[in-house]
Amino acid sequence: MKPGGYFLIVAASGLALSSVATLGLSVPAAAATVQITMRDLEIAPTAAEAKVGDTIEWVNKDIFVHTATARNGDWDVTLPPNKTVKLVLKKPGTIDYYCRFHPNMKARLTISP
Ligand SMILES: [Cu+2]
Repeated sequence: MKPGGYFLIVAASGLALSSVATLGLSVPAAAATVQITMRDLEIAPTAAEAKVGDTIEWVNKDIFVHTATARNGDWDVTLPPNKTVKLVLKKPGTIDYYCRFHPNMKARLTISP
């Protein structure tokens, strides 16, 4: 291949990448579901990240009732034994939450706008 041909290909692929990026900005990313498990009196993962509009799915695999209680009062989710409870995130923020019945169960959710 001639050196000139190589540069032409690089320029063309650069153009394609920038138009994909522009398209990405105009179409909002699809909301995701983030699963967090409570098992053996532990929350996993203890630090999770999500975006406003995403759904958090807490899965309680214990035989006890747990809660996911935000320390700032944004939400207080009750999780019956062996049940999954969903919550759609409405507000951004770094939320520390815990279980009201087992205060040693603590985790953090970082919600970006
Ligand atoms: Cu609990």
